[in-house]
Amino acid sequence: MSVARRWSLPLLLLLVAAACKKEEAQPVAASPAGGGAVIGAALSLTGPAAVYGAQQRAGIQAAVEEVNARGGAKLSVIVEDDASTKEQGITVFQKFINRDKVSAIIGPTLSNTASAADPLAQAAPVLAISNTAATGITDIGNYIWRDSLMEAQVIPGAFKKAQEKLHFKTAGVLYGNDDVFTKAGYDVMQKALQDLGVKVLGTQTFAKPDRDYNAQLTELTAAKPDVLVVSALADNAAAIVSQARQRGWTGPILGGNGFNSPAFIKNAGAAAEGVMVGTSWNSSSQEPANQKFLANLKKAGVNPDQFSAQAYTGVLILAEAIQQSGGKTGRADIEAGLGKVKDLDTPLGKFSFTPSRDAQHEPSVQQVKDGKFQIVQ
Ligand code: 1QQ
Repeated sequence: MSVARRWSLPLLLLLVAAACKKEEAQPVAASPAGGGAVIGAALSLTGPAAVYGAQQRAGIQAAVEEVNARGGAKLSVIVEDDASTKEQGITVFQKFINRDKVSAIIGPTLSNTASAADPLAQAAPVLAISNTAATGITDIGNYIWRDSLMEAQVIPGAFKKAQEKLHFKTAGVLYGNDDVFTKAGYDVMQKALQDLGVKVLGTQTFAKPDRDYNAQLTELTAAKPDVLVVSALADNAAAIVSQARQRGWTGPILGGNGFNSPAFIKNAGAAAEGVMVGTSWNSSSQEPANQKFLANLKKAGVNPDQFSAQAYTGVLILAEAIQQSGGKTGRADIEAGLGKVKDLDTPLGKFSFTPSRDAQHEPSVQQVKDGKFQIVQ
């Protein structure tokens, strides 16, 4: 018997009416006391990406203070730990969307987590502040935006500059194969090396929980490449670089975005010296927006990095989107406002989105010298 024949017409009408009512009862964004927007920030405060999350939280807090102090759009932020996992990322997104009824979401920290949580985002706009994988982020839907440059926008130029300085012709490559970002970064690195005419003499993999990379490093260095190329999150990166130096590797090392954390330098110690990496933040920029960011983070007692700069920029972008939508803080208003953000002064430089809602600004290259990242000219 068909469903329609089993149910009487009045009952069906009642069900249709109830469904429509449910549609009307969609959560609307909550407002902080005195008006404004509540933003949810899903950050990795624990787990393998915790070193990035701590910086991101500091950047967000400093920017919210900055924005609220200058009047106009008032913002408040709820920070939740995505635990560097897909599962917790989904839980946090659900909380933000259904319980906190946020106007927009910032995060999550890792592309790996974003690839699982972002499909929920059509309910509220998401601004990614550190996802660098080319696919599985903004291509999910029109509610997803990012202010973080993709590896594909940073690595080719960084490797070119590195080759001009270091004249390498062969490489050994090591990458994490259990993470969306480290794998995507590897794909970009491989293509960049190929485009530069660099011959890859060996490729090895590891997984995030691994702590001993001696087997992979033995294989890679036995082939005597001119350079070691590594795609890893900061914790793994520090251990890999330390073990490579302990094994007697004195050649250059090129990293990907995961290296862009002072925690990498702290944990690798002297082994980090000379490591080169492309970055989306020019820490030495004298532009007023960057100088203000540096001063604000200093006031908060935080030694800033690319991740706090991108997070701080994320809040400036959302404030601008609200301004562009006439001060309205509904989810659709912010989504529309994001489309109007253009040439915004931020610590990352003049910021605009590409037509596919990705970031567009100049990248830089940095190198560890005397225990600090220094911009390579
Ligand atoms: C990503 C990354 C990480 C290194 C940032 C936290 O770039 O997961 O996309």
